[in-house]
Parts: sequence; C-alpha cells; structure tokens
Amino acid sequence: MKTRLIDWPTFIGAFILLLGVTIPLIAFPEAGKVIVADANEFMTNNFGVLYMIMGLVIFAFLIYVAFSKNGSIKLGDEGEKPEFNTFSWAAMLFAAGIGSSILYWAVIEWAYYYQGPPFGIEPSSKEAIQWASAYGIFHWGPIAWAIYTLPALPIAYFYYVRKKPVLKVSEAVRPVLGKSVDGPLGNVIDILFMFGLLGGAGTTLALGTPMIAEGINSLTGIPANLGMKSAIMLLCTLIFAISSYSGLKRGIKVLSDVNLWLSIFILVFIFIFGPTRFIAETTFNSLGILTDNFFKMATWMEPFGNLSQFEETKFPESWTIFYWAWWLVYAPFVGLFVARISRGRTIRQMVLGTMIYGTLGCILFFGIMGNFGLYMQLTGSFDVIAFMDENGAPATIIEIINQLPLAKFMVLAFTVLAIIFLATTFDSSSYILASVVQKKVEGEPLRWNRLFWAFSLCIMPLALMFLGGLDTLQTASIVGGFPLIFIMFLLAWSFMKASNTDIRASDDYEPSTIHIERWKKKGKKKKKRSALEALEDKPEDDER
Ligand code: NM2
Repeated sequence: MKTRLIDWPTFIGAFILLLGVTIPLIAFPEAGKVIVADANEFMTNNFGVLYMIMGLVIFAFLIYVAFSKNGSIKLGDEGEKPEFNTFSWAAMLFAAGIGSSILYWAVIEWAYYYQGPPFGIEPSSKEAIQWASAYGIFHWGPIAWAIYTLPALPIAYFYYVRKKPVLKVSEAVRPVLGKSVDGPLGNVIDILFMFGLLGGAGTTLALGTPMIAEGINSLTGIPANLGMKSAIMLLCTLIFAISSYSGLKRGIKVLSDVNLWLSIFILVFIFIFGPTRFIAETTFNSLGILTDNFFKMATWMEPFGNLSQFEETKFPESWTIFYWAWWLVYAPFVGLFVARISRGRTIRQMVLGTMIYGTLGCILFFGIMGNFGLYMQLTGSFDVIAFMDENGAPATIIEIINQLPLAKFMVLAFTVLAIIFLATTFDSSSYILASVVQKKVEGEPLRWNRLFWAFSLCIMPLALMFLGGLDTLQTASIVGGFPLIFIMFLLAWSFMKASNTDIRASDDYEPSTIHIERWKKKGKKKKKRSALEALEDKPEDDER
C-alpha cells in the first residue's frame, strides 16, 4: 500500500468531517432531524438570496467570457482538432453531470409544481399547469449548466493551455491565492469541496435507491423496505467497485454507452407510444414560458412571503435555491471532467456547448417524461397526484412508467437505467474524491483509496435513508455546499487572472503560449510550435 502518495491532512480532514456529521445523525435520528431542519431554515432564510445571485452572476459571467477575447483561446495547440467529436463530447458531458436523479425528477417534478406553484398562483389551477411543465426545465436549464461550467474554465485552461494537470480545486485557485494553497488553506478548500460532493452524491443516491427499490418491487413483488434499499445501495457500490478495482476502464465506458442508448430508447418509446402531440406542444410551449420569464424565475424570492395575502409557499427555498446548491456541490467535479474532454476546443465552444447541449438534454427528459405524466393527470387516465399522496413519489414514478405499453418491460428498462446511472455516478465521484486526497495521481488514483471513498459515499445516504424525508436530504447539500459559493468566485477570478496575463504577454512576445481562434478563423498564421516549447521560451512569471 503506497501511503506516501496520500495527502493525509485532506484525507483525514474530509473523513472526520463526514463521520462527524453522519454518526450523530444515525445515533440520534429524532434530534438530528430537528437540528438539520433548523440548520436548513437558517441557511436558506438568511443566505438563500446569495444562491440566487450566484446563479445569475455565473450565467452572465460565462456569456461574457464566451464572447470575449478570453473565449477565443484554444484549449490546445494551434490547428489541433477537438479530441472528441461533438456528439460524443456532448454525450459524455451529459453522462458525467447527470445521474439517476434526472429519471426521478423528470417524471415527477411537475406534480409538485402543479400542487404548489410559485408567484401566488392558485394550486392545481389552469395557470399552475403551465408553470408545472416549464419550471423543471428552468431548474435543469442554462443557469444550472452555467454553474457546472464555471470550474471547467480554470481547470481546462491550466490543463491544455498552461499544460499543468490540475486535479484539485485548491490547485485551480493558485493564481489568486498563490503559495498559500500549499498550506492548510489549500486543504480546507479541498475538504469543503469533498464534503459538498459527498452531500450532493448522497442526495442522488438517497433519491435513486427508493425509486429502484419500487421498480424491483413492481417487477418481483418483493417489498421495497429498508433492507432492500440497503441491498441496492451495496449492490451499486459493488458493481462499480469490482469494475474500478480490476481497472476496467472499458467497463465504465460500456456502462456509459449502455446508459446513453437506453436513455434514447426510453425517451423515443415514450414519445412515440405516449401522447406525442401533447408532449411536443407542451414542451415547445414551456420553452416560450421559460424565455419570457427567465429573469422572473431566476430572481423569484417570494419577497412578501407571509406579509401578502398569499399563503407563504417557501417555493424558492424548496426548489430554486435547493437546486442551485445541488448543482453547485457537483460543479467542481463536473468541471474537472468537462475540462478533461474539451481538448482542441476553444473556451467559447466549451462554455456554450456545455450550456446548450446540457440544457437540450434535460429538455428532452423533462419534456417527454414529465409531460407524459401530466397528460395522464389532465385526462384522468391515471390520477398521479392521488396515487402520490397515498404511495409517495418513488412508487408513483414507477407507476407512471407502468402505464406505458409493454409496461413490465419498460419498468425493467427504466430500473436498469437507474441502476447504471447510479453506478456511474458512484464511479466518477469516487475517482475524483480519491484523486483529490493524493499528492500525485499516476494514471489512476490508488485502488484502495478509490474503494475507500466509494464506501464512504455509501455512509451518508444510508444515514439519510434511516432519517427519511426529502427535507433532510436537501439540507445535506445546502449546508455542505455553502462555502463553495466563495470558491466559485475564486475559480472565476483565477481564470480571468491567468488568461488575461497570457493574453497581455502574447501581445508582447512571439510566439505566444496561447492560440486565439477567431470566429471566422482569419487571424494571422503563426509558425507552428507547441505551446509547451513556447512556454519554455517565455520569461518566468511567478504565478506560473
Ligand atoms: N444535479 C444535476 O443525480 C444526479 O443526477 C447528479 C444532480 C445536480 C441536479 C446530479
């Protein structure tokens, strides 16, 4: 066991923090629930608006970067072609950023908005229907994907322009914080990131497991109890633990491909054999509502709350803020991944591509799966809301899929897809967690280290499952991810600082370390040299 590769302060710090939160929750579930709920109240009531501001600012910042000179910088050498074609790139990007939660929420999210709409709208009214269908797309739309993209900026920049492999968040903020990232500050940043990701992944697993359990229940009749859920969680861990332990990179590649094609199959099937016209029209209609109300939705804080004649709904806290927090805790991890696959693209292509393709993918899931359920509710062919009141969301999701032709087969396909989605989330999260606690990663993080984090990932959701209740799950992300708001700011700053320095330098020195690719690829042709050679020519500059 090579232990000298491990960055022990980060490793132990993150693990202690994880245990420190989880053990009390398991030991004192009732008291834990109350404390967690209080923490949630405190955070969202007082700092909710920070999350909303963060979402809009990141969105505006990325649009600015995309169209600025910095956006024209090529992630790689001059003339280099993108490493992956755009379809594979978009598919990988989506698979990395999205897990089984999309199956859960795409199918059922509308039902919550229908019963508890924002803007003081009458619950279950005609107006509520419109928003029910549009709001899911907003919460999985351009702002959400912008949050994902931001960390990719500095990371991709250091990887492919400055040719310095960065596998840690602390490393990516070096241009701003300088040498202090080598000390405790760097450890704290990495620990916060790890804790946030553990919370975010915990939410994913704790949502996905009951849904899979209901799927299995519907297929076999075995009751979806706590034992079955624990078994599923362990099974998912085992699936990918085996594949990652044996170093089967191809295994994961196969899982991701199956994931993609199975998703396409289920979506096409529902679209064709479900209410095709209703789905097409309602989805299209939602896009209009979304465009029209983008800023209204992005800033809706229910400001008058219980002071107005409307009943206070806590809509922003329960949904938009929760979502931004959830995307936030996953963001550095997805950023690392997006950066890795974006070689040969310009910053602009990476930014706009992530935001556009990511959003399009989510529109497909929400438009097709969500509107299928909504249609049944509105036509009365299946009373989704009544069923949900009685049986809870996970069983309702499976029951909606059960209404399709070839019901059993479709439930099987849906359940298998959810399991694969979960296993791949486990796999990539544990990979990143293990990488962050190593000083150096040679090819892959150490196996035992990877397995260790894989099983640690299990602890939190297990605890949350015993606690029960969605509110508790949401809190884990919100509280765990809060400090990341500031880290996002540092990441943006780092990117601007580094790229601006290089842009200025490239005006002064020839050849330059960066390649600016203009819109129409005009620009003067420079002698072909690798950026690495050029880098060696360049005068030393202390932050490099
Ligand atoms: N997000 C996209 O479970 C998952 O789908 C992972 C969740 C942040 C809401 C990501």
